[in-house]
Amino acid sequence: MAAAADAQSRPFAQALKEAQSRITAHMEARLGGNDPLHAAMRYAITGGKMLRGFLVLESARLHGVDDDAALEAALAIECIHAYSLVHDDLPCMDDDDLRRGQPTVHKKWDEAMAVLAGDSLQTFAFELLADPKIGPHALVLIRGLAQSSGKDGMVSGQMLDIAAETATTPLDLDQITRLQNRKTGCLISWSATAGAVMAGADEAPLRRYADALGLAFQIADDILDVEGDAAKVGKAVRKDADAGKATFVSLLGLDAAKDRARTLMEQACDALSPYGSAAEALKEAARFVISRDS
Ligand code: GRG
Repeated sequence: MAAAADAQSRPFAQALKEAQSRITAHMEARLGGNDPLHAAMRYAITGGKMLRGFLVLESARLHGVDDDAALEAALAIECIHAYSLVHDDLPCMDDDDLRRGQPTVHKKWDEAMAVLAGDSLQTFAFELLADPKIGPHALVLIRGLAQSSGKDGMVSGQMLDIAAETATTPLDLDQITRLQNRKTGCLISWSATAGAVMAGADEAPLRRYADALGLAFQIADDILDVEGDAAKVGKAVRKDADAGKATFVSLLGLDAAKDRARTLMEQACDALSPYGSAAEALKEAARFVISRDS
């Protein structure tokens, strides 16, 4: 199996904290510049959980991928994620003033800066992945990120979400699952499989893990929208419920949604069995995703 022989298990909290500080330090090194555009880009990346970057670093560690290459890919996915949030917060999309407890980019600067910061975060992600240190599988990684984030991935999920707001009938469970797989699941899947891709290894176990994790993440997000505390979540809650949007909670009910998230978490953990105890931090990440309060 693909797990590197020397990969050791580490507790999730420690691994996540380490990932956050390494990705932040890498961002500061790779994204210098004193002009407002660079400042807005750094601001957009900062303050999140960096779960996607963590998934990249852990999957890279499991496959013995070089640290410098892994960090480049981890920063790249955080750039794409940050761009999506900056654009999602714009008045023409979800129109949010707060993100991670701070003013959104268009509130702190203006709308033009938010559009431009999002645009350049996206292109910067691909610049990072085109760095020679990514190695011989760079093109697979780049094509995968373009597919996961673009017209058949995250952007199409966002488009389906916007279309659902004006649809005459609410979406059903299959439609919501398809929408969320695209909007959130594709980037999570790219992140969790990035290490295997960079190593040229079998990505199937991590893809199974990510498919379950991505859906569990989204169900947890819908539960947070109903039960969450805005101060902890760092953004407005109950927006979906107030807008009458179909969500996993509205379709399944709160208890069944929690049961489904738990089952998916167990499926995600089971998918990692080929890696043995070396994948403990990824298993803990799945447990965290369904119990998080932000
Ligand atoms: C604008 C092209 C475009 C896409 C936007 C991802 C997305 C598509 C919109 C975000 C809206 C949203 C709240 C989606 C739910 C799942 C999600 C991505 C939550 C935020 O991710 P976390 O919890 O955030 O990982 P942090 O702040 O920790 O980075």
